Amino acid sequence: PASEADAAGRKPKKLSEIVVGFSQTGAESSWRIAHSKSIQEEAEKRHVQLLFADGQNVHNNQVNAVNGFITKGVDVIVIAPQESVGWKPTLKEAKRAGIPVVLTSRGVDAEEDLYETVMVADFVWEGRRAGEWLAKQTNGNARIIELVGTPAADVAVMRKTGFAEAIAKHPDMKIIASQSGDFTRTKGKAVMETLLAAHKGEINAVYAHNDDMALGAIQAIQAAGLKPGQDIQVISIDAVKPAFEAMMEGKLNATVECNPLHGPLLFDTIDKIVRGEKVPKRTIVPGQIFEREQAAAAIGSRPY
Ligand code: GZL
Repeated sequence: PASEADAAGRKPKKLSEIVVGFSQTGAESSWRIAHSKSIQEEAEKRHVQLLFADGQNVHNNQVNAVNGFITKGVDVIVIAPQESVGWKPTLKEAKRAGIPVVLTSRGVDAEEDLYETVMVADFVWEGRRAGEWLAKQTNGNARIIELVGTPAADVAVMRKTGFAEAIAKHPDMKIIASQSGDFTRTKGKAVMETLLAAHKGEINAVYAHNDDMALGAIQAIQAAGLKPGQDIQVISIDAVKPAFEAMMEGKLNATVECNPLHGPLLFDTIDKIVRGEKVPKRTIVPGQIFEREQAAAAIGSRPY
């Protein structure tokens, strides 16, 4: 709790007086780029000094960056973890230094008293919603390729869990193959090419844990001479602008929104923390599903 910060002799501060160390996963997806932009713009707007460390999607780079923030004695540490495991020692160091930690976009596998708050979506709900949509779209009759996000990230585990729960209700819905495309378009395409070659003609659906992998898979489906959105239903998560464009082209069937614009809420939360106020341990950012038919009307007002 913030009182730890006070315990380290830190008096309440204004946002314009503090330094925030931000360890970002990298730039693996359109979602992540929008997430970084939102946080950097909001820091600018609130005159917060933000030290931005790009992890290049490598867990150890992030651990090194956060250790650097601790040594530097920043006021607050923000982490968007590439992987949810392997953070306990570093978080214990931050606590010992009296530096509050805020998590955004993913959680970590660590005791709750090692961070002030985590800002995420309900990833199990997102996976479940995707599964329910696919069940309706295919009348409960689907042979599915699943493109998994970064396996060591809680968001991938939870999106997998929610989807599996939803399709378990339908005996004729089967995941034929499940492989990680690491949330990127390039790897999503490569993995889809391989799995299509192995299961062509058998597959009628793709569930991708994010739009970037879905967009890569769509390229692979086309390269295999099939029509994405028709021969193979494609459902994914994030609802980034390129997904709306793919839905308008009829190649993506639906996407579950996961809003990346965490900047304003993140700095509201940090403001409370540095003023010694309590904050909720978890903040869930809500979302909704968008289907192909809604894309043309919605794309103009999409904020990311
Ligand atoms: C979700 C975030 C995920 C996005 C992906 O909060 O962690 O990571 O869904 C991104 O696009 O790579």
